[in-house]
Amino acid sequence: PRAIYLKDYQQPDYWIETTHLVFDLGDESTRVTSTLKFHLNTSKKHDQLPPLELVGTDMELISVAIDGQVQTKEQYQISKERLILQPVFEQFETVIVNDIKPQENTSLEGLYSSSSMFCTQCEAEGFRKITYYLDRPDVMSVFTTTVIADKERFPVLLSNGNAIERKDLDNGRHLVTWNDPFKKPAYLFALVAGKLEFVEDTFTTMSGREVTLRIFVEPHNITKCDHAMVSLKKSMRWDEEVYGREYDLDIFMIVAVDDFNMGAMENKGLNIFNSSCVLARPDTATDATFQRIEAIVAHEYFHNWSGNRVTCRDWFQLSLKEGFTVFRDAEFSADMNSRTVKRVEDVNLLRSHQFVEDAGPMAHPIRPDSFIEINNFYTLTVYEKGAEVVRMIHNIVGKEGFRKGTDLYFERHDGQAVTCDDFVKAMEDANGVDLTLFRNWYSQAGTPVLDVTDEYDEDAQEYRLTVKQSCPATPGQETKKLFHIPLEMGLLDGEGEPMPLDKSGLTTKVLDIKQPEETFVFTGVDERPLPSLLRGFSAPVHLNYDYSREDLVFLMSYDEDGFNRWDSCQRLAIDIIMELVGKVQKGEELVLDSSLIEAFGKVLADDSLDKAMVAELLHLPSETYLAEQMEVIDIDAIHQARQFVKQSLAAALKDQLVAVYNELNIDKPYKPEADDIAERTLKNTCLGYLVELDEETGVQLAQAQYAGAGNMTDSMAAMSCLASAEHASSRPLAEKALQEFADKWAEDTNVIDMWFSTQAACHHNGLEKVKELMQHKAFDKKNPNKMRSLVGAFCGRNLVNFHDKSGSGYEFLADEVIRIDALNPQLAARLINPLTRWKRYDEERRELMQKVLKRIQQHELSSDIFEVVSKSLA
Ligand code: BAL
Ligand code: ZN
Repeated sequence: PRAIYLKDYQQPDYWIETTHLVFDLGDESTRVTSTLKFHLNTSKKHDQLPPLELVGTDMELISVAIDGQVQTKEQYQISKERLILQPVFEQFETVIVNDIKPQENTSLEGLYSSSSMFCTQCEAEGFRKITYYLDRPDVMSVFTTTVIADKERFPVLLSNGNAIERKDLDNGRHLVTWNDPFKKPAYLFALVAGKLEFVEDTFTTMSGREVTLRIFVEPHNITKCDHAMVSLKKSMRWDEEVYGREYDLDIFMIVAVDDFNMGAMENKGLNIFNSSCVLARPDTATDATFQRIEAIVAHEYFHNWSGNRVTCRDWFQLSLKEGFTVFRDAEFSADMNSRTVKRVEDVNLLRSHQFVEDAGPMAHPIRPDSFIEINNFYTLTVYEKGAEVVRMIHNIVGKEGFRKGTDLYFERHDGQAVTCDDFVKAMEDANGVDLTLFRNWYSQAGTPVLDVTDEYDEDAQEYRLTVKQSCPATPGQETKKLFHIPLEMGLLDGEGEPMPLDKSGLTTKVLDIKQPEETFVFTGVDERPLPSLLRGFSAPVHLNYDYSREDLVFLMSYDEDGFNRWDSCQRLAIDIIMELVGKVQKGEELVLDSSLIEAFGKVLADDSLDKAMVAELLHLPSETYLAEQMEVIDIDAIHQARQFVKQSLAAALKDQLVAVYNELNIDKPYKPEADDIAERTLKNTCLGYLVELDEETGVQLAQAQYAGAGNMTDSMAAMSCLASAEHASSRPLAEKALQEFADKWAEDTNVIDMWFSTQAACHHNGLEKVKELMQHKAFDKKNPNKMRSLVGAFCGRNLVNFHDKSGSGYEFLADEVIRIDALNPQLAARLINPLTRWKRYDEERRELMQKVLKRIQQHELSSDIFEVVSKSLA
């Protein structure tokens, strides 16, 4: 495998005006007949007509004709990945017939089968597994698709756009033809065939057009579509109100499938969803799932404009659509739920996982310069950091300026395939701002660091804040250029009151950091202030300022910025836990600093706080995030110190925790609404502490909650608390609950996945448990959701057991990666991630991890795994 480079981008030699596909779905293979109308790209210089190089893999070519002339073998070249033809006119038509075997396609790219249905996944380069094509996002064409199949087994035949013909054929077969009037690249193509049922609703757009909305599922899931439908309608209205974007076809369809590599896919007019991201009923899905569905339905819907109407010129520009669309869905979720809580969740994800990626061997800018396998770049960096970069632009130009910018972007580029730079340019032109320095966020990897110091001159009544920026080296980028970093801040006086920052009386403002070192002077400051820095996490950076524990407790109580109140609490907890980690390493006695107990006690007692926020404040930093604070990760010491803190807090605050738990443990009908979710989250957070006690209180509460739970959120939380509880009395109860749960939900694949992941992530369970669960009848070694629930959860969340000193976790993961790579490279490349950070561990573990990576390297590998392993070992 070899790398391709952004700098080598060239337009194609030919464009495709229209694409007509006929799929004849058979029992063993599917015949694809493609009729393509080409014309020469005259904006490129040609001495003579260049050859037409189509890409295609894993298919059998039956015939190829140009303008009705069947081509002989001497007239074309064919290889494993290409079909090369020689046109004789600037405009011509090809008819290509090829056979594919979707039933044997385990990669879940292209056309494949999932349970009794056929479906597709074409992003990024799956279309080339369907037929020979110019499979690149800048080639946009109008698609007409005819699907032919047995009517009894596949009564529902779907593709993009509007259905224009339905016809019964001989031998019990039928056909449906779809036409999508909007030009699109092949990665947005979709086809579905199956025995499906649907729920239907309508949406009237802002210009008064009625759109039919349908969610298609296998019949046993028909009762689980309501939440997705409600979410879809909310998304459609929100995109009209906030961005002025209206839906453009007569019908919008969502289909749920069980075998899917991603969460969902935004194919034009026909979104295909991983069933875990669309199906929900109060008794089968947790609050987290309900919220995830709302966010993903919105995300895919928003792509209709940010991705489909305006798409990417090439795959290096992936963040153009993904970063922007994640920003859009985050704002939607913030509007639908609690804005601060949403921000906390997103920053937690970014800091716990994207910062890790940005400091590791696969670090890349949000617009990568090169890649070997594009599937490896659907990353937290492209998505989540990409969204942070869009958020920074939003903060720089303001809400109205941002809307002016997006209006201009959509108007200028509708129907085009464009670049990240086109997006930034639209923002500049609409607002008259210069984002030259800001563009470095697109080209540089790594998390910048802001080191902040301050001075107060009482005589001059002057406060000086000095900010230094730097960014660590990342692979291929030894030295970094400056960033433009918006640093939102405020100052608090001794009473916790916000201080005016200038004559206008403003108490929060954004400092534009553009130099290696800058000092900002605040005048008329009549007492030494405490700075509140990086409010709302205004930039994706590490911020260092020498806060004392008292400062942090003070900010937690008084900061007018809700995000920073939470962040101060996190900083306090990190400071305390990391001190304890040092003590664990030295074998010293552990004592919990009372400031954390007092702080948490105050939070629990504060009725003025949003309950979802209280739950967030009480969540200790994850082991993954704590690990990032150490030069050499000592996962055992982190686990021990964190558990000690959790147990000590539970012991010290037991009465308060029980009181809050009891107050919130009320029986009421389930509603997936923000206030109710907040109450359940806080209640179950309290329960999570109480089961850490070495006594029966928590276990009994969990047991009672499990027995009486009226919804999956409470049931799952109780089961997981029983499974992870400390006191020995929990063991038989946990076993019983887990067994009952498995019996009850044996037939529900998404529910059973939660059962798998709860056990795999539980620190009481080692590798043996995971191996035992892999033998369970509900487990499927090929299904991505199952593999992620068990292998992914164990290696990514059960850190003490995965990193067992024997190296058994590493050997296990290597075996699974090798096995899966032969079937589904995309999935394998996700699962291998925990091994890629081997350099951060102690010498023994380093060697063990390096050894298994080298063992993987000995196999015949996909380009996906080849890239990850070779970059990790470099
Ligand atoms: N485009 C791939 C799935 C998503 O990000 O929506
Ligand atoms: Zn997306």
